[in-house]
Amino acid sequence: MKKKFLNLGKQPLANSFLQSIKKNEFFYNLSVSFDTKNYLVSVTNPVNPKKQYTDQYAHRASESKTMREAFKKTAHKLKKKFSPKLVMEIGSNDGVFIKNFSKRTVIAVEPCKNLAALTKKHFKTYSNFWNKSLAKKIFNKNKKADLIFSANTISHIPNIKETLEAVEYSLSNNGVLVIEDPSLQSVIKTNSYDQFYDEHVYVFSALSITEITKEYKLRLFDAEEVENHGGSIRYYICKNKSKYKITNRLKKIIAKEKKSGLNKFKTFSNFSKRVKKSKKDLNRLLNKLKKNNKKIISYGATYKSTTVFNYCNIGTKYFDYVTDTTLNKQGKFTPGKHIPIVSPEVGFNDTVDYAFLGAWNFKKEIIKKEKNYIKNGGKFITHVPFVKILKN
Ligand code: JHZ
Repeated sequence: MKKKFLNLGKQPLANSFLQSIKKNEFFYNLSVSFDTKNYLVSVTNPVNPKKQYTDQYAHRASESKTMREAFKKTAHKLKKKFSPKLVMEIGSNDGVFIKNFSKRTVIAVEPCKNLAALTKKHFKTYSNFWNKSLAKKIFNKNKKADLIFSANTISHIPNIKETLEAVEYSLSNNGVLVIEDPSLQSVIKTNSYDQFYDEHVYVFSALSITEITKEYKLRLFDAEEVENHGGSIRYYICKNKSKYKITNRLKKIIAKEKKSGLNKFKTFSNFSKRVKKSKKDLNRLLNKLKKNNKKIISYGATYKSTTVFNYCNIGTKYFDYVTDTTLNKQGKFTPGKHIPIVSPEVGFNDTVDYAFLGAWNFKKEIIKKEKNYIKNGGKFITHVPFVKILKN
């Protein structure tokens, strides 16, 4: 049974960066539920993916050094571990992962046409949604994938049943599905409620992945915690009859999740109370700084920030603008709250007193890069794990 625990109010699509401020922007109600049967945490009423994954998709996975390096490391690790002859990535974005494979061995699936165009020249790319009919188009009895990789994508597809059935069809007998998504444990621990937005239909745990894979002739046999995106889990899933045995590190993660109460509704209702407090605290801090005539900006026009800005009802009253390195976000306005987005070259300088870390998941990389800003007295604000000004 699905039980609602969090209401994040009226939200625009996190990807809907606006060319100009328009009146009829699309909004939906963002609430999050916990399923007491399979421990799955999900957006209560998901948005139609056709509205989300368009030819205007903004996010570029290779925009941070941290992620470029992380994907390279993961690709090499998986090659060594499984020696796959045929690899497929679901949600290949700008090719940051597949570029570590040879052209002959990898297939990309990417529904956003503008992103698929980036990999099409060098890699076999299907610009389609992942589903059973696409699986049947790509694979047959004699052609199966030894490795299917998908980072920050499976959690985005509402129809989990069809997704996993299509995976089961496409894998070779000992083939492995490796998925990586933000972990529920980290979200709860760090109060990062901004991991909930329209695209993050699910925030998985090893507990929920164990339950849902069971239903579709698959099983979770291994998992590892990784630092990516503020704390993620990489799950290793195989066919029911495959050779893999359940690992000790998976058992440990499951034990830890049970200890944190990720199988109990109470954990989530408590989280919801902390989220309300975070909203109050952030408003209070920004208000105080603004009263003291401080210049505040936001660093990184993240999708996560869409949730924060719209839930906390904060916009140009506090922020002069948002800086972002992504070319196709610059010159636009943030979804819902319409804060202008500029390049760091234009907007990140000594006139800024405080920068809210929209991209808090890259805190280490950003602090290292922005040494001069800090040296000159600039400060960062974060809301993760609680609202504070960072001590430099
Ligand atoms: P970042 C997106 O979410 C959307 P977002 C998606 N749904 C998802 O799941 C995750 O990615 C994986 C900029 N930046 O990665 C670049 C700087 O400006 O946290 C990006 O626009 N300067 C697919 O948007 C943004 O910040 C910097 O120094 O929440 C980071 O976005 C760095 C490091 C980044 O994901």
